[in-house]
Amino acid sequence: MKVNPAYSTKEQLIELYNKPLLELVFEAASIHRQFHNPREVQMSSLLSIKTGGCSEDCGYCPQAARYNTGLDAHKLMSVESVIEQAKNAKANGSSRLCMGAAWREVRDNKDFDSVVEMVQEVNNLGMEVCCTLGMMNEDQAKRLKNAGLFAYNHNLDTSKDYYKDIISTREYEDRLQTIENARKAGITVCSGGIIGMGEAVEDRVGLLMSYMEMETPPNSIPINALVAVEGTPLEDQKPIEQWELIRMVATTRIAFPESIVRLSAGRTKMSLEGQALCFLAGAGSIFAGDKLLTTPNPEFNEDKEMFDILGLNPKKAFTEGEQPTTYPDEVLEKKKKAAELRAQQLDEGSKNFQARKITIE
Ligand code: SAM
Ligand code: DTB
Ligand code: SF4
Repeated sequence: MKVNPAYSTKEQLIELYNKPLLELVFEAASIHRQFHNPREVQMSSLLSIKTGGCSEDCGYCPQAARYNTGLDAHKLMSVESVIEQAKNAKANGSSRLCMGAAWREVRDNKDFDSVVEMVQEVNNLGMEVCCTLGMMNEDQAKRLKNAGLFAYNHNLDTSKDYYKDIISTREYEDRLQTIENARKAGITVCSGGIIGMGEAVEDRVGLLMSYMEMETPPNSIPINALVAVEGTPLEDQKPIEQWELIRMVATTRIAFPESIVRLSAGRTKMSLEGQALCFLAGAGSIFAGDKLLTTPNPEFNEDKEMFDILGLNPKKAFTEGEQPTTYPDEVLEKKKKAAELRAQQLDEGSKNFQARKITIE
């Protein structure tokens, strides 16, 4: 993953961001064509595997327990229902499934064991598996990689400076560390941000600068427009104009020519023409399916129609890297053996019980 050396300072990026819109889109489109197939757009489906009740205070998030957003919280989904949802997403053209949990961080408990099993199962369906589970350490990252995880999503959300105005329960450094842990484990990195939270253009570009300063920038960069949810501190934020989203997509495209730029939350408020300009400006991926994590997204059918009109095709899985191998997980194997032993003992117990019954008769 390389960066564009012509735009590696904050000043250069600000100038780029503020270029006349069509000049900016044209430059982005030219770069996009050098590095990517412009007819292909990845469809990635989101699935909230554990919803709400999160201990963090992210000002934009409807899933933080401390805000009254009327959210229907639920505990971790079963592995079976995740497989069912994954199959449905795949049948509708999605090549990636991103499983999200409203956790501050991953903990080594039975819920994490289930997530490992979900990763194994979805990878076996031939889909790219992505997880977004909050902070994680190196061992947890290795365990997910071993299960077949393709990508880990962990957003920096905004510039280091503006971050403090949005979140107080964790540090920017914590996020950088998790990204590093994923990368070290051999998992591809998905990291991006949100615009429309009251930040300045300097903060949007500041987010990009954080990725510029990394040894390797993210493989995919999601650009979200804030979904202002009632009950969150950002509920009254004025919606951004779609032109701003187009500018952010284009600037990201030019700055990181090899990364996949994902046009993420906010598409329900965009026109088809606005989205078309984003694809022209280098968006190579969308979230597909009628729900993001907890808020609405265009339906599969609407996106199919849009793809037809624009002449776009859904991207196949593993075009940007080989499918990871799923190896047996030590903890799950131990659990499986213990369960088999228990079943065997129960079976023997019931045989003995029947034998005794016969003796009495
Ligand atoms: N809890 C984990 C974490 O924070 O990394 C994973 C789930 S969290 C919901 C994933 C990302 O969704 C956040 O980092 C943020 O960028 C995005 N997000 C959450 N609420 C949003 C909103 N209202 N509008 C736009 N993006 C949002
Ligand atoms: C990302 O950058 N955007 C997605 C995904 N990564 C996890 C999440 C968007 C969430 C929008 C609000 C919601 O639906 O709860
Ligand atoms: Fe929790 Fe993630 Fe929402 Fe922050 S963004 S409140 S960490 S679910």
